[in-house]
Amino acid sequence: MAEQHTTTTKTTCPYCGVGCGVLATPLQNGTVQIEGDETHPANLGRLCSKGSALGETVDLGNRLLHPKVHGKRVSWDEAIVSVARGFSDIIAKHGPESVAFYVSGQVLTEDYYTANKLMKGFIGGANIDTNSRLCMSSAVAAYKRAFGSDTVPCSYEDIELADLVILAGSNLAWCHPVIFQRLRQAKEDRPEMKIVVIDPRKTSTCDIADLHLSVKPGTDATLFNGLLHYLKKEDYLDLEFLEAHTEGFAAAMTAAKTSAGSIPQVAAVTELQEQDIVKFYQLFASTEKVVTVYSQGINQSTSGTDKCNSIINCHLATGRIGKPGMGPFSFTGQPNAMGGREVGGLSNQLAAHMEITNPEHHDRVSRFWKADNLARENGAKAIDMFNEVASGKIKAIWIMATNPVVSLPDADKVKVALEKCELVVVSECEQFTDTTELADILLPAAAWGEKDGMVTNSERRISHQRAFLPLPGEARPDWWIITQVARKMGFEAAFPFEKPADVFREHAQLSAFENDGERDFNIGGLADISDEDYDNLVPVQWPVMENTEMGTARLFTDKRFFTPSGKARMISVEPKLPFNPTTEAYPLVLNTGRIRDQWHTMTRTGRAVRLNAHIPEPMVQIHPLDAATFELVDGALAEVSSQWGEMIVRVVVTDEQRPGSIFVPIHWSSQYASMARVDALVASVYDPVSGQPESKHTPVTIRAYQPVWHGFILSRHPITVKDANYWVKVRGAQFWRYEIAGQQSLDDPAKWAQQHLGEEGEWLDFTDAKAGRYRAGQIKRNRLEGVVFIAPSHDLPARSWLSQLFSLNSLSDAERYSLLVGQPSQGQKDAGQIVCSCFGVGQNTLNEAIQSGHVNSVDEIGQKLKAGTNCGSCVPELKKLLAH
Ligand SMILES: Nc1nc2c(c(=O)[nH]1)N[C@H]1C(S)=C(S)[C@@H](COP(=O)(O)OP(=O)(O)OC[C@H]3O[C@@H](n4cnc5c(=O)[nH]c(N)nc54)[C@H](O)[C@@H]3O)O[C@H]1N2
Ligand SMILES: Nc1nc2c(c(=O)[nH]1)N[C@H]1C(S)=C(S)[C@@H](COP(=O)(O)OP(=O)(O)OC[C@H]3O[C@@H](n4cnc5c(=O)[nH]c(N)nc54)[C@H](O)[C@@H]3O)O[C@H]1N2
Ligand code: SF4
Ligand SMILES: [Mo]
Repeated sequence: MAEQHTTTTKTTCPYCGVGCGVLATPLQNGTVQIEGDETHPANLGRLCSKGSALGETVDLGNRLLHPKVHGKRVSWDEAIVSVARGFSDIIAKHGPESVAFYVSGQVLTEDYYTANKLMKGFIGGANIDTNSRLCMSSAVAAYKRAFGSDTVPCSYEDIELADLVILAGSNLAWCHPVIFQRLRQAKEDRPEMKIVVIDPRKTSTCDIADLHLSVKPGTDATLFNGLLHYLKKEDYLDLEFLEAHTEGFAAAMTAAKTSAGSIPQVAAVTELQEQDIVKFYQLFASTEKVVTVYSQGINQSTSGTDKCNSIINCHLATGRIGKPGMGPFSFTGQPNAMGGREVGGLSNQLAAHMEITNPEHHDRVSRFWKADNLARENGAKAIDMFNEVASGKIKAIWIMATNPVVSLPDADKVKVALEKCELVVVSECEQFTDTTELADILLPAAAWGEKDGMVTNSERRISHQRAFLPLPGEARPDWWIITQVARKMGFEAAFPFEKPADVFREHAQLSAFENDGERDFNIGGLADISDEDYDNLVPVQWPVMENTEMGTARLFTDKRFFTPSGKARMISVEPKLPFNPTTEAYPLVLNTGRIRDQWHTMTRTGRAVRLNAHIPEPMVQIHPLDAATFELVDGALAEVSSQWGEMIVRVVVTDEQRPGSIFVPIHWSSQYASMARVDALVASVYDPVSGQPESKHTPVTIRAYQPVWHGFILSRHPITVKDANYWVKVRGAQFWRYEIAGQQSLDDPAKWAQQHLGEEGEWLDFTDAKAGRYRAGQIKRNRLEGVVFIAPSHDLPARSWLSQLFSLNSLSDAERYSLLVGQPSQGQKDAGQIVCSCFGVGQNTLNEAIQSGHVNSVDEIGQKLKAGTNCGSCVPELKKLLAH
């Protein structure tokens, strides 16, 4: 029977920068029904696997519901006083540079604005930086160098209108899946559209590519410099545009020619085939409507800013900017990374796209905020900020909506720095994270569905993220928490905010304040928005002025840029090698990034059963040649280590990986695995222009990790794993799965199993002590409670069939009989590793249907098995299975 509905709320997805509109309907059984919003221009009703599973992430298990000081529950009043006094005392003794805020592209614009105003305007230091430093600060720096402003010129629509779409350092299929769906559709509608993917790895994004350029890691600037030179040599420049609307052209051309003046030269550096390079260059040269989408494969580099500029240069040289279907399009990662740029959330920005060190801007913002103590110097960028925490220069830090102990490079050093820091305040939704474990003061923040305010997506579209759930426990929105602390620190007059709309109006007013068109960010059209219009705001792209109330799809249509001369700047790019080259001791390049169904440190996606079925364990992808060299086998464990740290992960041997380079996902924290925080290995080197760290290129080595026993436990209830060197925790449907391995043999496996699962119930077990094998099942009232499998090697039965038994209320005789075999006897089914997480369709089911000839295409799979018909995120994998 259909659930009885309460009301449906239009809101936005809290994950990626696509910024999809979501319809959320809380149901009476406590869950939330989620659908795509067909009226939202970003997704027009579509959602990806993560968005579709949002309803499974709103339960309150592990939520932080009350303020705590040193682990003790306190009232909000006490917590606010503790934070305010803690900060004020340290500032009084050591000055405003001794305190810092580390914030996030996952707070709403109103939260972000309030935090920035408190730090820069009233504390009077600029030590507020954000996880966006790790994400798109190179893109920001490059836009500012080229345009004089941090302006993303394009709209999503341009991607569909283009005849050539270049995806550089972007795994769009997994990281911006709804735009990938839109692009796939556009290409189906217009098969003449061409798509080029530039990525060392063959990702799922390559599924729709006409050309995949598997560049040598870190060499993109040479590839684009080579393109710039080719455009000149082959006479494809837009000389009129260059002459009238750009400067720096001659120098940029010379730099391009020197570094990448011939195809063989480019081929030698990038390790691409000459004919592939020519194919790419010819496509670019001969196609007018080109959009280049770029993301972390470009930004996260010690020369990321230069790489972004090498791309922008090619668009400027051909005048392909400010027109439909054209432009250099940096994608933002987080839901409100763009909102953070608007308010000046980075430590080298002021607010509303103004600069701290520009005296005119300084004066203007001082007057607007009535702040006589506005910061005069740029603050510390993320990496330096935590270095200053480590050195003791920064003595108090307030972390909001980010998990730096997992996500910052050299993460073990970050951990030690926070352990030593005098005052660590953490605003979080979750009770237990790697970062909350180090907090002196914990402040419970409202989560998605409970908070209300604006977010801005990759195409500058401001959307209202609305609450549809009550605030649980004593959780409060971030803007409220910051406002209370600001008032307690003595800044009542500047923080009169009673609701998000109050903050938003001030933000909009500042954007228009003394802005005669010299600042791109202007939402003056919303400056006097009423509470009601704020509540009902329909998604709109900035700038939004009184004469452009419907927003602005693209910028630079008038070919005027925000530099003093009004001309765009071509930047001379001299390609640099990654800061840390590989060595004999560390011969492999560690590349890190995302997987389809997890979001960052898994605090939310880790809760959703179906999102943990796709890739359940932390892993390293390695090319067969390297696997042979390092004596690794698929499915076994390996230890990856760098000069900075080490980790243990499962080996996946695949020729989608480039020889010489390995890939490890970023998602696992200490909450989910014993030793899988990849940032413990990553060097904390960064781009000198943007401060963005190099997350894609750390020299490492790898070796087989050989424990004396391997095993897994499936348990209906969460457990704490003991006596194991390696463990991973995975949420399943009505059970928890633990993958385990140990270096010291278990004396009494039966006793060990009962220590974990409890002695009660009926135990079926099998021991072969000599062979080091143990298998057991725990059954209560004929329902499966737990399973333990131990073996001397990783060669254990697949977990899928055993997992499925937890959904049964009672086991059949055949199932009991097969339990210790770990596999169904004939006639019973094992769906296999889940491929389609929306409908739980497994690889065995799919392979069977394909091999029997029942299905021959993705469409037929959809018709017969439903796989791929909801969010479509698994379509590239379905294709792969069909091809095999
Ligand atoms: N599923 C999922 N989606 C997400 C997120 C998530 O956690 N999970 N996070 C969001 C966030 S915050 C962000 S920033 C975005 C990131 O989105 P993306 O940037 O698309 O994702 P990444 O996986 O970090 O890296 C992209 C690709 O860069 C490639 N790469 C590595 N080195 C090089 C190189 O030298 N040159 C080139 N050309 N490519 C290289 C990697 O192989 C990888 O495939 O994703 C957003 N979307
Ligand atoms: N090696 C490597 N490292 C990387 C990257 C990489 O590609 N490789 N990518 C980098 C990038 S691009 C990014 S964006 C970062 C992401 O890294 P993080 O920002 O550290 O990751 P999240 O897990 O998103 O952390 C967000 C935290 O905020 C909490 N939270 C969610 N909503 C709210 C809220 O409204 N208020 C408050 N107060 N808390 C909230 C969540 O529970 C979660 O703990 O990782 C970076 N680190
Ligand atoms: S593409 Fe997926 S994760 Fe990104 S906003 Fe849309 S539904 Fe959310
Ligand atoms: Mo990001």
